[in-house]
Amino acid sequence: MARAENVNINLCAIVPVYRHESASRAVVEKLASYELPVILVDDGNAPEGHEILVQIANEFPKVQLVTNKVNLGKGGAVRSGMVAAVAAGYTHALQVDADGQHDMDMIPFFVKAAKKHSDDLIGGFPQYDDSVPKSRESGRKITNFWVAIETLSREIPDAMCGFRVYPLATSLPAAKKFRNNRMGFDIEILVRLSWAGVKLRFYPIKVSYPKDGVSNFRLFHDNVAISLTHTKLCLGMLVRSPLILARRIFKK
Ligand SMILES: Nc1nc2c(ncn2[C@@H]2O[C@H](COP(=O)(O)OP(=O)(O)OP(=O)(O)O)[C@@H](O)[C@H]2O)c(=O)[nH]1
Ligand SMILES: [Mg+2]
Repeated sequence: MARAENVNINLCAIVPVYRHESASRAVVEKLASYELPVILVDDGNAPEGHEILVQIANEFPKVQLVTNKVNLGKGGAVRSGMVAAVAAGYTHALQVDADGQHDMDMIPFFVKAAKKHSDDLIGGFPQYDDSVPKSRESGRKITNFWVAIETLSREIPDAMCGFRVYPLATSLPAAKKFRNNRMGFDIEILVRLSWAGVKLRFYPIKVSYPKDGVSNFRLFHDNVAISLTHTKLCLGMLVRSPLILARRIFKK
C-alpha cells in the first residue's frame, strides 16, 4: 500500500508531567508559540503540582488538562494523553517530555516531517552535550542494542527519546495492546510499531540535562523494569520472526 505523503494532519502535543510542573510551563509556552494545541497530562502530582498545572491550563487557551488521579508512570500518562487526543479528533501527537531537555526549536522540522510522512512515526535521535549523566548514556546503548535484536533491524537508533510524533491511528491501538506503564513504554511502543509494519524515521535533536533538573528515572527500579521489557520483547520477536522476515523479503 502506498504511504500517505503531504496530507493534512490534525496535530496536538502531549506533555506527560510528573514532578516537572514548574519546568512544564516553559515547554507549554514554546508549544503555544508554534500555535500547537497541548494535552497536558497531570500524572498524579501532589496537590501543589496539580494547582500549577491548572493555572497553566487556564492561562493558555489551547491547553487541555487531563488528570490521572494516581501516578501511573510515564507510559500510563502518555497513553491517557493519546486517548484524549483521539477523542478530541487529533490524528497525530507530538510527545514532548516536560523537563525541557529537548531542543524545542526543532518542532517545525518534526511537524513538517510528520506532514510529509503522515503514516510514519517521526522519532528524535538525541544528540547529547556533556551534561548527560554517564549512567543514562550506557543504559541507552544497552537498550538500543536489544532493540536491534527485537526488531531484527537497525531502524531504531534510539528507543528512549521523549520527543517523537505518533500517528495515532496505529499508535493508540498499539499502546492499548500492552500494559507497560513506566519507562519501558517508550521502548515497547516503538518495537511494537515496527512489528506492525509502521515505518519509523529518526531525526537528530539536541538534548541537554540542566544541572538543577528533576529526574524521575530510578536507576535500579527502572533499569530492572527495562530489562524485563527486553526479555518480553525478545520472546515476542522469536514468535513473530517468520512474519517480520517474510515482510522484509516480499517488500524488496
Ligand atoms: N519517570 C516518570 N516520568 C513521568 C511519570 N509520569 C509522567 N512522567 C513524565 O515523563 C517524562 C520523562 O520523565 P523523566 O523523569 O524526564 O525521565 P527520563 O527523561 O527518562 O529521565 P532523564 O533522562 O533523567 O531526564 C517527563 O515529562 C515526566 O514528567 C512517572 O510516573 N515517572
Ligand atoms: Mg527527561
